[in-house]
Amino acid sequence: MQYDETVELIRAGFLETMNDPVTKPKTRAKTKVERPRLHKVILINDDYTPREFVTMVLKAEFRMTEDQAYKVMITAHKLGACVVAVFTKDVAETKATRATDAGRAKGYPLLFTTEPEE
Ligand code: TYC
Repeated sequence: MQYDETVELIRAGFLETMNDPVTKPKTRAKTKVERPRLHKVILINDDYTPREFVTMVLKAEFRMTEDQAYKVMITAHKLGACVVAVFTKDVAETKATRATDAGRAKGYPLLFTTEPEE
């Protein structure tokens, strides 16, 4: 049998299968790509960590300017907590841990938590 004939038969069979209501798949492969959910890093107020130190940690760990860091610190101070930024889960958890550990190393109860965004 000629190669071209063989190819033609395979194609015909394939097309027949695709049009056969019994064997034709009823569902389509899911092609949508979803973005990973982002997680918030939240700064929690306490009565002991110096304002200056909180601001310094925000600048160092979250690459904030003095003004940005001061605003986040003072918001947490007044309201009890403040969202610092959002990241992928891994990055949010790593940054929250590093920032919390920076306070602990100085004996401060400074706390950063994470939670998934809606
Ligand atoms: N409340 C602290 C003070 O008066 C400062 C502070 C602000 C501590 C924000 C933690 O997340 C915080 N020294």
